[in-house]
Amino acid sequence: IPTDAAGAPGRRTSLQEDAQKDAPATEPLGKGEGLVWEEEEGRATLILTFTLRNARKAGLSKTAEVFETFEAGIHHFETRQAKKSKNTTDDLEFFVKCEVDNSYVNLVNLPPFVPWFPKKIRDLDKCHHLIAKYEPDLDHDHPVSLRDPLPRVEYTVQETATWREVYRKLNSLYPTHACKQYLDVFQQLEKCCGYQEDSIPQLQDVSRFLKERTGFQLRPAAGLLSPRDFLASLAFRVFQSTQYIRHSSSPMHSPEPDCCHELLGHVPMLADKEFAQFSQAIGLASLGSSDVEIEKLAALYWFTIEFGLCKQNGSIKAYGAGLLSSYGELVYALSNTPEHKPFDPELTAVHPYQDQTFQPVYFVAENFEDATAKLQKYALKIKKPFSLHYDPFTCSIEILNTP
Ligand code: NLE
Ligand code: FE
Repeated sequence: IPTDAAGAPGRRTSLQEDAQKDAPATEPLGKGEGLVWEEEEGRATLILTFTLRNARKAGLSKTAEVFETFEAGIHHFETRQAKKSKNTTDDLEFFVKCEVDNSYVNLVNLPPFVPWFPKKIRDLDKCHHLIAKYEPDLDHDHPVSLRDPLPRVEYTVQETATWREVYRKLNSLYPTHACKQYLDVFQQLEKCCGYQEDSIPQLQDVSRFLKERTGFQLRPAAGLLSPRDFLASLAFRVFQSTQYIRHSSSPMHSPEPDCCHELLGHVPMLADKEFAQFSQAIGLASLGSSDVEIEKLAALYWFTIEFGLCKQNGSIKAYGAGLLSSYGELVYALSNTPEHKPFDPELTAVHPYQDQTFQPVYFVAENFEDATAKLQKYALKIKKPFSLHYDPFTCSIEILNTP
């Protein structure tokens, strides 16, 4: 598909991925079919496919005129010779993505477009799209599968020294700054999962530990994943982790995830039952959601799982992984400098965030149970033509059609 819709490197739209996953890119959805891709602020983005008879000579300009009449903004316009009409070569198939005023859509009453999403845990093998690559060692052409064992990594002396410094410094802060769920699990990790300052724990061992606690498992990711793919994996209690370590020049804060962040930030929290449920709830909410909704869920993820604070015995503690893996930001987040706001999904989801330096604002949850209940209430408002249910026995999604 030769337009911006397909070529955008950051995958701002999912048009291409969907075309790729479910059908060849140029396969039309059917004759004269239409779907609503997204609806916002009085505008609707539509995906239309139709066949025009004898259109090869004169039809193109006439078709374009129709879109002009409707004052449509064209995002993508593709034609090809109709495949199924063997008798004539003059029939053209059209595949159009365009944006029109909502009032037109109501007339036509089109069904919504649902982006592809994984239904079985095996489908996560297709959820590895990166928005930035950091891992030089992983082979991008042959992405890993959940069935592959997690590779064991031999870290250099220099890398282990970085780990030691990060581990030591953070450990001195945890008793006063980390939430109690974190502290409980951290003790267990030291006792039975090789957490110590002299060696970097292996993802394979840590994944086994998590699986026994909450059913979460780790899989290696080659860098920063697209929010859609990353969130989808949470729905299946799969956490995609980096395996390389931050540069030794900035042990106390790294803008990108690395294994210090995964092992010291995420892993202890993912071993807590209530937190695991909260994480999965964000994942489930993301399945089949539009790009706009994914963006909001990514902000919710950011302000909770990455940078969340919570109330505990009258004081405020950190549970966000981005804080628990950064000495610098952990001190700062619990100081009087940044703003603390109560966690409220509606507001948190649209709050701008900072991914290069410390956050100017943090959201404080009452507790995980309350945060999960609020999140689930929020998720119910995301418009989808069906509802979902996760079956833990088969690790797959059941789709329940609501009338
Ligand atoms: N700032 C965190 C750290 O230094 O470990 C990483 C955040 C990744 C989103
Ligand atoms: Fe993270």
